[in-house]
Amino acid sequence: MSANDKINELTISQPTKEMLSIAKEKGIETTWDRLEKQEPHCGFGQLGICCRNCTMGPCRIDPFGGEPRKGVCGATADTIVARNFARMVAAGTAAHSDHGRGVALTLLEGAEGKAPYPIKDKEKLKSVATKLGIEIEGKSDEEIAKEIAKKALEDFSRQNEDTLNFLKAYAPKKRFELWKSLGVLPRNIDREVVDIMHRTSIGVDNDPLSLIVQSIKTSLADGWGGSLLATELQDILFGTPQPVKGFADLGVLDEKKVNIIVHGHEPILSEKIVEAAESEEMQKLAKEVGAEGINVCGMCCTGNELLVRHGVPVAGNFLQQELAIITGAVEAMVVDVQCIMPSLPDIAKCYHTKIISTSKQAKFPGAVHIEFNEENADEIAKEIVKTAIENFKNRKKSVHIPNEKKECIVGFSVEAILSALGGSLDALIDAIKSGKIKGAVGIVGCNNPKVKHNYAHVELTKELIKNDILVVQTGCAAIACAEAGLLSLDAIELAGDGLKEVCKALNVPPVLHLGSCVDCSRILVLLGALAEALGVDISDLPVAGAAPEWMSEKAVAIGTYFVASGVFTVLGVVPPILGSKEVVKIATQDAEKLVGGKFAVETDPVKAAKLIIKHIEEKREKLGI
Ligand code: XCC
Ligand code: SF4
Repeated sequence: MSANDKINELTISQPTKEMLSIAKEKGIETTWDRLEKQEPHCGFGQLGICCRNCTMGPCRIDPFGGEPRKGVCGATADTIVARNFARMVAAGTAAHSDHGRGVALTLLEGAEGKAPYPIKDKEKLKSVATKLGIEIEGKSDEEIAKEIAKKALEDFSRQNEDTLNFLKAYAPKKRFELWKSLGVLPRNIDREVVDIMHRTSIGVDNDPLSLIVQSIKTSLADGWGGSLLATELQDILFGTPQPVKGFADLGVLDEKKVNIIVHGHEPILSEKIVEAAESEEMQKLAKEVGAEGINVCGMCCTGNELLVRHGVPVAGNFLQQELAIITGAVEAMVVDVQCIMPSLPDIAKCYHTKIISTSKQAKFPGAVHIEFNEENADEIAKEIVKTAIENFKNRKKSVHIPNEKKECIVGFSVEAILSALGGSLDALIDAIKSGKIKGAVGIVGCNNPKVKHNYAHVELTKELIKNDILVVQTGCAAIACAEAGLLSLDAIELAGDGLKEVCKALNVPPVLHLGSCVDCSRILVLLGALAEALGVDISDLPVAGAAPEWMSEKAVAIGTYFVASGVFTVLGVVPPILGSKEVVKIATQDAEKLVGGKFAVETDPVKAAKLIIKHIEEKREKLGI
């Protein structure tokens, strides 16, 4: 295979191909090269049957039923796989929810006047307060914000057997009762994560079902707790997304300007960087160094947060982060937490790019560390922008920015969807009942170099909209489809006749971008509202979820809370559970009897679409529509 043929196998994105061939030419190692060096992957790890939870091991189980059948402590493959799965859910929940905690603390500090975070969306403030049962009459916005923040923080600290304030306020009744009867209502977010770490340590919980039930409980603490409160409080602080035009792909970088990429997950700093970059002082400074201005672009979920709220261009998704540096046009890549490749400082060494780490929790050898704190947010943001501007003069001549970027319409919060529909879900329900829209599918999650970059996201999405299924997206999936032009009004032409008619009437794309990965909570809220409006449970709805190119532990938490919320969820990358027949059976069959949702695994996006369409048709039939 020629080098070009090989690159064509790695991605469907033209700018990505272009940058990959430059990387090859220059001998710069990327994630795809490192994947190759890891292959073939360890079979025990892939099947989930290795355990490192104590030093009598590490232990591994013979996948073919021979010896060893047990770890030194006596743990079976079923126990080991279930324990490993639970730990993935715990890690994913911890990541989303720790982010949520940070937002709650920021809201509190802002309201107390200790940090420069005023309330942007007063309407949302009031609606969240009302949902939480907070009296708003006669109270100042700051007082209300403080009470909301405290309710959120209580969800991390409650020591009794009651459940989360946010879950109680947002979950549909039928679901709530089901979870209650199953004993999976989370007590507090931190506690469920700790519970998993405790019960998966040597000699505690050995029953795969019990371990999966705790995984479900913990994932609910993520979806209807940590992630949900992150979304809601970020909307209060930075505004609830409304439809806005944006651009996506590496072509958003601008050769004539100071390029700053903000990458990671939390908008608390990046919102301030956007503000600082727009300030007269910084604009002037940029002109002084010979640039035409400052171009702040996003990447991954920090990118999504800024894209859906302000239309800030997004330079790419997970697998494009290294390539952005290889353009030679990036003065600074500012990172916070999550999904930031440790390889970045190494690649940056070949260019003038400064990798600026900002979080106490995420340090990168080789990066410049400018630590962020909320109290001094404005000054720190300015310092970072200034560092980028001063670095402009160090840019080398050999800049290569692919000239492709795609226009997209994004920002479909639940509030925005409702307002596009004229204030209630009726129009959507009518369209579903009449069959113009057959159902809805949430396509979410990462990129993974084991999957052709963006291919599975885009193919699955195209198949579904062609079959009159509305698609909602978050995370790197949404960026993939933005780059493929599927988040534009032009994409309406790719939809089936029914969906086409509805999208044209509402003037919305057939694929709706809801935000970052914590905003998967918006999908839950939407599903809950649909179910209540129809007087059914979420598990009765003609809907499904999919994570076609997932890689992160966070995606395992998301997939699990989708399933636990009653949603059929298709994974495009095989999870490390095949070493246990018992766990596979629970995840792909028994879960449905318990919670009404289950997992399926299908690596071919066209076949995945068929599975989903069949599922949606069955659900429609059961509803009698
Ligand atoms: Fe990370 Fe959120 Fe996955 Fe993308 S989708 S690779 S988790 S940035 Ni969340
Ligand atoms: Fe081995 Fe059991 Fe220790 Fe795991 S917990 S490493 S299976 S002895």
